[in-house]
Amino acid sequence: MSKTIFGKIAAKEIPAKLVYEDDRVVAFRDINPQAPVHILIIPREEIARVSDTKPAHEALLGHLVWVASEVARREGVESTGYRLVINNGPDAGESVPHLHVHLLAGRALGWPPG
Ligand code: DGP
Repeated sequence: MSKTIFGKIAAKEIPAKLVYEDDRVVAFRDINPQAPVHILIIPREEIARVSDTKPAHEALLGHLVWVASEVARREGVESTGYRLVINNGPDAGESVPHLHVHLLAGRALGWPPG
């Protein structure tokens, strides 16, 4: 599978504002932020979307959410609150086919989402 733009960010082939990385995931600031804090957490592995995951990805999926919580702590938004979003497929507005968790915070977020 060829690399998406996010795969290239994870491989440091193109620049991004990284806020966290380990052997399995990378987190960086969204280029078009929808909230004062808008960070994307992605696996290094090229997985297009949640609906393409397999049982073997269970631990990685859990790690993505744990890293989101760690990044939220580091950003100082743990007590004010934050939202984690995964857009899966066209109706959800998925635009980059590399699995990513949005971490949104820093303002009151409306519900239901648009
Ligand atoms: P989604 O709609 O869930 O597929 O969100 C994709 C997000 O990725 C969107 O909020 C904008 C962000 N994005 C797209 N291209 C780039 C890029 O090259 N760098 C960064 N940092 N973010 C990007």
